[in-house]
Amino acid sequence: MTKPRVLLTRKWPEAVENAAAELFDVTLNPDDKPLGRAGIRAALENYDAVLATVTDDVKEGTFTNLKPMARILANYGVGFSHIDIEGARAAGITVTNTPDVLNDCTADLAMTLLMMAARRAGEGEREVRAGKWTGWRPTHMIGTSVTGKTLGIIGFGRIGQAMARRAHFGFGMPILVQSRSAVDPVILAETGAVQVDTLETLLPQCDFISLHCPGGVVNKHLINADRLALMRPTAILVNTARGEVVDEAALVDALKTGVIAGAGLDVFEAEPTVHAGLLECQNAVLLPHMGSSTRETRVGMGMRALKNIQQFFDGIEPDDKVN
Ligand code: 8YV
Repeated sequence: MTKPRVLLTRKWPEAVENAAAELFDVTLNPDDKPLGRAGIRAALENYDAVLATVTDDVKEGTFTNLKPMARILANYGVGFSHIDIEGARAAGITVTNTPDVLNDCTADLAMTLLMMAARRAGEGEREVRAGKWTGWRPTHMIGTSVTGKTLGIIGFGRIGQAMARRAHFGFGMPILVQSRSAVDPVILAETGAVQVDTLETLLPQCDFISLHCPGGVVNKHLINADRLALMRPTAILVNTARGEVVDEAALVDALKTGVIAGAGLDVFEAEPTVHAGLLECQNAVLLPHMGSSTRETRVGMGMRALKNIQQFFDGIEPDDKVN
């Protein structure tokens, strides 16, 4: 039997590329250049499976007048707001993602951002590297304490829950959560969290806010100027979810005028472009979408994506089918 023809749109960790080559007739992307919309359409028309990432534009219009050969689009990543899920379904293409394997890693990075913003770690590092550190003094680089402060979590899926555990059990933080659906009381008890109904109730009560909801149209600019104004002037916003969830222009304004005290961001509205105003904000910690970037997790994500296409070609519904 001939092996399915599979395309990896980006360079993957070597262990996963090797595993893919054992299982399938694989085409790699050793140059690691994003394919662009036309390249993705061509891939969907010429391969049995396309293994995509967040840098692939598979949004509305991708499937219009497409004659797909691919029957599965396996995303390397949990978030899939870069994929037109309905369009894929209408074109007869199954879409899968890679949940679970990146929960801890992403929550670790959210905690890193929270700590860095609270303790001004980015500013301090920049000062040392610039040769501007003049020595210890009682009033130097004063940040804000984290232990015992209240954390608000928006979106309470697996990553939000992992964040709650770290903050509550590691840092003694009371946790408030806001989520579209009612969270199981057992999960709330396990994570030391209390659910509130609305963002308007949540935001004024928190010292830190961490975003863990999906991106896409439904949550575009969920955090806008009005909602930033509801946060405490001492509060810090952390985003490891998706850039579009925050109105970046409004955030720049809030950071510059003291509406909120700081931000820790791993995701941006127009990646890899970062709003010029954010670059000017010393009170913003900016990371280049690193939430899942550990050796273990990136291999885990790849293996999970391979398992999904293996199940699909074996005639089994993939574990992580999202449409
Ligand atoms: C991934 C992420 O690395 O999984 C996600 O949703 O945001 C990242 O951690 C990225 O999506 C790769 O496609």
